[in-house]
Amino acid sequence: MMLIALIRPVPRSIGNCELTHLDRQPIDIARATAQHDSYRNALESLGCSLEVLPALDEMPDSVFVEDTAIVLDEIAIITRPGALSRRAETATIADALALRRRIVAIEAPGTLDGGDVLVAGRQIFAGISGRSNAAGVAQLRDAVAPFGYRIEPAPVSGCLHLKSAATRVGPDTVLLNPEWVERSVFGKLETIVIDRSEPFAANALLVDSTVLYPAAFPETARRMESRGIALKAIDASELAKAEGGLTCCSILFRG
Ligand code: CIR
Repeated sequence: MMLIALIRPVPRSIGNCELTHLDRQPIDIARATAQHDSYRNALESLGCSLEVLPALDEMPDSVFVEDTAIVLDEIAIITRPGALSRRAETATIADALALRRRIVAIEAPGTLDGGDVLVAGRQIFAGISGRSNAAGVAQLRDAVAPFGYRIEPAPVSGCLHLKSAATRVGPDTVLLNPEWVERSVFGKLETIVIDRSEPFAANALLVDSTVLYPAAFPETARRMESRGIALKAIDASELAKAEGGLTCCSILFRG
């Protein structure tokens, strides 16, 4: 079965992106685009088939497609992003995914960002954050329960999304910043704690059995390598200025 990566180019307006925990710094669009191209190439080299949606230049955060949908083998959930400025991003994602999955949409008063949803087999950890609320998580639960998925709510604080604080780096292993989400949320899953000097280091993108990982976090990278995890380093520093990590720039699903 093929792994598909849905992505969208860096918009010209990215400099006006939402920022919650970072101060605004100028973003060099040419450099951000070059980094996005390397991301794209890395995904292809790891065996993904790319589906590139048209750029949405008037929507500053539209490169961060992860937040707009959660795609499982059985169903796709179109989110209702917590940031008002991002709500319009979902329409074209819904159109693209409707060709591949049955679609369910999160509705008001629910809000949910894909960055808050971490899937580990039949367990789905759902961040309750500044972007995703309990009503959104409850709608997610109703949508996926028929397929045997269990939702574990995960309160996050101090960061944007659950996946700023924790991502999967192996079938049963989570990379974690324990300052932003409690370790106990993950129950029996193994955890690797990030190096404290690298607070943003918990966002890694697992593709098959390789972890695509920002070059900016060498200490945490070493911790993973010493646990036998295969990493592929990538420079995503310009996209990081928009408070985006590696997971946010794609939606990966089986085709
Ligand atoms: C935002 O605040 O919505 C964007 N500037 C960054 C979104 C990052 N998305 C993600 O981590 N899933």
